[in-house]
Amino acid sequence: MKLQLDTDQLLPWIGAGVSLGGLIVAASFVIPKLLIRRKLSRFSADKCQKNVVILHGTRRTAGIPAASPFVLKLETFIRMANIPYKYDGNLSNSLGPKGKCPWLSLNGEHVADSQICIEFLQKKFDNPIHNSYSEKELAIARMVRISLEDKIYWELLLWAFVWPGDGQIAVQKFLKFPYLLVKYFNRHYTKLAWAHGVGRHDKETVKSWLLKDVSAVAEILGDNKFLLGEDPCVEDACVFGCLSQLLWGYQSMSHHAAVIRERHQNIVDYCNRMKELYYPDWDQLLEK
Ligand SMILES: N[C@@H](CCC(=O)N[C@@H](CS)C(=O)NCC(=O)O)C(=O)O
Repeated sequence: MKLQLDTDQLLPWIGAGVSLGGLIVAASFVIPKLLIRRKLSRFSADKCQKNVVILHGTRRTAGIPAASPFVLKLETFIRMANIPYKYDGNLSNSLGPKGKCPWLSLNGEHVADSQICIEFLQKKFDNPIHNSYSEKELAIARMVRISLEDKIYWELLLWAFVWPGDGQIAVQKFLKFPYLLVKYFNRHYTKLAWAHGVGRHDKETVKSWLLKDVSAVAEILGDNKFLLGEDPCVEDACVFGCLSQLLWGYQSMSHHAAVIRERHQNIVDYCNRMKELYYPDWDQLLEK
């Protein structure tokens, strides 16, 4: 009898708990979708200039126009292809429809992921970067991009956000991130790097990979003016977006960046060449 009474009293509470839980789960799916829809509506075709790309990136920084290699890659491609664009460095717009930065808007279309953006723009603007490299050469360039984005990027990210020490101090100083934000990124990227796999290895192993991986890129670059030779190819955008971070971004403050700069003068020369060619206004773009 007593047990029956308790159960009767509990049932409405259990019902309320289940409904509340359901509501929270539903809201966690619906609210982000509504927020992103609202963000995209700010860049609908009627609110933006026709045929002008809006590149949603990170805010400008003091040493480099974008401290994200992916943002600088996309901006560099847009400049190499001579496509009219506006840079949106508003932090509240940084994360796009796939929850990462960069993304772009053009004539009411919204595209996320630097590589998908580049492929989208290549189609829209009729393959604007011309060269006569062979399929094999272009395949090598593609592999260089994949190494930089899917391996070297993560190795550098561990130094900046995961390992305790000078990386986190550099991020705090260079990007002017408050301590709590650095802590947040530390937790966030520790999880992501673990899922990627690179975060499961010790510091010395990852550092030695980093030096070897960058050396391999330097080897392929050799004395070429651009990645593959005398003419630029699309992948130069990524090579510059990533490697220039070692010269002018927060990554320049790391010990391994100093070693890379010392060992690979060709990377330094390449970055300076790309910078002069595509960013004559570099200094004006920097955060004052
Ligand atoms: N594959 C993506 C990667 C972009 C990416 O990882 N961007 C970083 C900034 S460098 C980001 O948005 N991070 C936020 C996060 O991981 O939550 C691309 O090429 O755009």
